[in-house]
Parts: sequence; structure tokens; C-alpha cells
Amino acid sequence: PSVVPQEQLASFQQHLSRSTRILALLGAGLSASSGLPTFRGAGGMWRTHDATSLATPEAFERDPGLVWQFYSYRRHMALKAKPNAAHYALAELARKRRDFITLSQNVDGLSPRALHPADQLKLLHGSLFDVKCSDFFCKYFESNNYTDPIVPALAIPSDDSDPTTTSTLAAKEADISDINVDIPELDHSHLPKCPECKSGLLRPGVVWFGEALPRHVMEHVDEYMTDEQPIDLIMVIGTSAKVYPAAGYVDLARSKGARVAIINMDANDVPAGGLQDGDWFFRGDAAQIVPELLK
Ligand code: BJW
Repeated sequence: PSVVPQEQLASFQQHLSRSTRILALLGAGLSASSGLPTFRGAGGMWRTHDATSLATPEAFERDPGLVWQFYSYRRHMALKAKPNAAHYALAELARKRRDFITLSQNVDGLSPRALHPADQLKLLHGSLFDVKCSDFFCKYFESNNYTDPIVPALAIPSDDSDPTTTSTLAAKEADISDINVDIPELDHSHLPKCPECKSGLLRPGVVWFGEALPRHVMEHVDEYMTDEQPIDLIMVIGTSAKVYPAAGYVDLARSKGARVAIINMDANDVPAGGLQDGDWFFRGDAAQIVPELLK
């Protein structure tokens, strides 16, 4: 059965069929039904830490071991997760419509794994599977590093509390996002080192608060946004739209004529400025709604 009101679905699909320049802005809610937690609201805590408080250069400076444990856990979970029907539907739309560009805030690698055409997918906040040197003066950067764990000290410990686990069975993994599971304190000697400068620590190639978004990505997005052609549609999928500059693309697209379609679980999570005439709000799980909208 359809999860989308038929009248709204028809008007959205009619507009989509007439649209040429189309954008999607993606957030963590897109991957929620693949089993990956979002940042804000329920699930936004990692141990005692607000997930966003670990996504800063200051947190890495203060305790790189803790920040690596957080990212190593997320790399592991993302590798175990599978793209959902929405990732596939967006990738399919991109293959059909070459003027459709996806701006993703997600770092989980699920859109690339759904074979979203790479030239139409802009990773605004980098990727968990990019790794770079944390030394400002060293330019070492590596993409598609799927080594899990990236160093032995970051291996997920096994869950010794599970009585069914024996040394001959595959050990059940402990959930280190839970504060009741002990994790070791890790210092520089345990963490991945830069193979180029040999002194800096490696860090995840994601964009932390206060850091600039990747230059080549920004240049491409700026070019798309400043093109004289109007933008017809922006789909805002599974994002609280509170983090800039990403959130600002909704208004920018509006100013270029775009109609806005929001797909979100939470009726209150509308972009700054609220809902406007001509917007659609499709409430529910993106993994169900997006494939239906794009059918
Ligand atoms: C579902 C669902 C289901 C759940 N189906 N829906 C202008 C104004 C004010 C502040 C600023 C500004 N410009 C810049 C700033 C500062 C800052 C900022 O924006 N702060 C705000 C918080 C106020 N921005 C920055 O610092 C950025 N850098 C910058 O501006 O640099 C300037 C500069 C220029 C030149 C030189 C130097 C500097 C960088 C921002 C980087 C954000 N990074 C993070 C971490 C990435 C790494 C990692 O993953 O760990 O990105 S923070 C985190 O938030 C992550 C996400 O991509 C991002 C957005 O979160 P998202 O995806 O929206 O997730 P949630 O959890 O918030 O929302 C989930 C949504 O899904 C909810 O709505 C749910 O309801 C919904 N949902 N299940 C459908 N099944």
C-alpha cells in the first residue's frame, strides 16, 4: 500500500516529469532504515557524547583515541549496512536524468555503493572511507580505504558477556556505542600514522565543524547554483537542515525558482523559513517514500 497521499504524489510526479535541473539534499535520515544512527534526536548519542561534539577538530586534538574509536565504529557499521531502496532509486534517477545532482551530507558510502553516478554525487562532508593526515602542512590524502579496523588497536572488542560465545564460534561483537561496554584508552602509539610525513596522525576524511567543505565539491556546487538556467526542484531528504552551508542550498535553489519537496520522519524538521506555498511535505521513512515518489 502507498505511504504517500495520492493527490500530492500525482502533483509531485507531474512536476518531476517536467523538471530538468533537479537537486537532492541528503541527510542521515536517508540511511536510518539501513540501520545507521542519525546525529540529532534519539540515537544521536555515542557513549556519553553527543555525536556532533565528537565531529570537531578540537575533540580530535583533545582525545584522538576516543574520536578514532567513534569513527572506527561508524566505519565498521557502515560497511555492515546495505544501501536501501531510496539510495537505489536516487541512483536510478541520476542515470536517467543527467541534470540531476545529489548533494549528500552523508559520509557512510551507501550512495556510492548503490552505484549512484559519481559525477552526479557531491559528498559535501567527505567520506568515512577517506583518510588524511591531521598535520596541516602535510597534504597526504587517501580515498576508498576500506581497511576495517584501520589499525589493530581499533578492532571492535568481542562481547564476553554472551554465554553462547566460545573461542571456536565467531565472537559476538560488543556494542562500544554503549557506555556500559568498556573501551581502552588509546594514545598516539595505537593510532594510524601518516605514511608520508611519518609524524602526523591520520584522521577520517570527513568535514568537521569549523572546517571548509572540499574545494572541488564547493566549486562544482557553486557553478550549478550560479548557472543562469533556473532550478526546477530540490528534494530535501532525511535531514534536519540545520548545518550550513548545506542547509542554505534549499533557499538558494528556491531563489532560482525551485519547488521544494521535503521527505522526513518528523513534521517539524522543515528548512529555515518554514514550509512555503508550492512545497510538498512527505512524512515518513525515506526508504519507503523516495522509491514511491521516483517510480
Ligand atoms: C528521517 C528518518 C527516516 C530520521 N526517514 N527521515 C551559518 C549560520 C550558522 C552557523 C554556520 C553558518 N555557516 C557555517 C556555520 C557553522 C557550522 C554550522 O552549520 N553550525 C550549525 C550547527 C549552526 N558549519 C560548519 O562549521 C561547516 N563549515 C563551514 O561553514 O566552514 C566555513 C569555513 C570556510 C573556509 C575556511 C574554514 C571554514 C562544516 C559543517 C560540517 C558538519 N559536519 C558533520 C559531521 C561530518 C562527519 C561525521 O559524519 O561525523 O556533518 S555534523 C553532522 O550534521 C554531519 C551531518 O552531515 C550534518 C547534518 O546532519 P543531518 O544529516 O541533517 O542529520 P540529523 O541527525 O540532524 O537529522 C536527521 C534527519 O532525518 C531528522 O530530520 C530526522 O527527523 C530525519 N529522519 N529517520 C526520513 N527513516
